[in-house]
Amino acid sequence: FGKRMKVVVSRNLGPDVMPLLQERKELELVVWPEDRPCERKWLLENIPGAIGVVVMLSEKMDQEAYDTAGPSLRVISTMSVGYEHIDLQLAAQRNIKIGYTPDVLTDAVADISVMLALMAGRNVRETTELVGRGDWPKTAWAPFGFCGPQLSANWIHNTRTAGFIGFGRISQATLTRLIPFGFTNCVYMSNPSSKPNPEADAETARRYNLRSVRRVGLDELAAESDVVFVLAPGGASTYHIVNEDFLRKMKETAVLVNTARGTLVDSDALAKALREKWIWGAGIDVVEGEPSVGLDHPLVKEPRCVVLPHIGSATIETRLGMATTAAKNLLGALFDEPMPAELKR
Ligand code: 8YV
Repeated sequence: FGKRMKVVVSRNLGPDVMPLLQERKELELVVWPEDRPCERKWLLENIPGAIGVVVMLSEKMDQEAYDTAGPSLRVISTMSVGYEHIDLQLAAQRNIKIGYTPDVLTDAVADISVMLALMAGRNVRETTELVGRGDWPKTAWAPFGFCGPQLSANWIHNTRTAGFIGFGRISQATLTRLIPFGFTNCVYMSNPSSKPNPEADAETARRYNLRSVRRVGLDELAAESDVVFVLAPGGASTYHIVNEDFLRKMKETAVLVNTARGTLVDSDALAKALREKWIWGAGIDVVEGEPSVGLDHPLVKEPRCVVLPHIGSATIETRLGMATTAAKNLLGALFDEPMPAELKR
């Protein structure tokens, strides 16, 4: 019986998924033992000689990590759909396979995107805080008290427009959920390196019975949308794509939802937009610099901003799916079995 293959796992994946790894006696599993994020120091101490790693978004797989692992490293399996923490170029040069977890989280993130849009539009943060402070008895019902814009189509606005920055799987699942709300128009922006395809847009419109689906520029997207959903990957090409200029072009009754990455939105500009009422509200699941987001953060201070601690994929079913996919991606790469989701570049 030869030497066992070392695999470093940066989080305990739970009682349903860990056995998938533990039952492979060929593996020597080194698992971060604590119930908090894995420390960089621990990762670097344990990674030398590893053939595989299972990581989360918070574990940077950069040159230092690759060099410390050494030439044994064959697979990086991340429990996330995002992969900006992994240096893909170096992985390609070193012939390292990458596994990730798309698809299983699409519905959970689409659900929470719609939820944030409604929460932001209907003043849910301000009103639940009021009830939480015990102030409900002090309020008198008023015809226009606590009102926010109605995001679904209504007697005044018989159509609604959804705007998407990024138009991948999660955007389309979000759009599907919005159709019964009367969103009959969709504008989106996608990766400038991909070719516009008006025929595919017309086909999407037909499929969903929408009036129109149009790929547009940022200015048009800002000006036409009743809700802007930020659902594009992070990284340099999308950094602060939602900035002061964009926010100034949005409708006063519109809301902004970010369930992608904090880096796409300039937090200071968004706080200013909310303070000065350029837009109605915002719902964000991700913030630049997270998790260091305290009470003094400009967005936490804005009553019209619903802030969630990056829980878009946090349903029991989804996280189980992500953890299972991450484990199977690792095993697939190591034992020459199919990987459920290999990231191809
Ligand atoms: C996860 C995410 O919570 O999948 C992603 O890219 O941002 C979230 O679903 C996180 O990545 C866990 O690593």
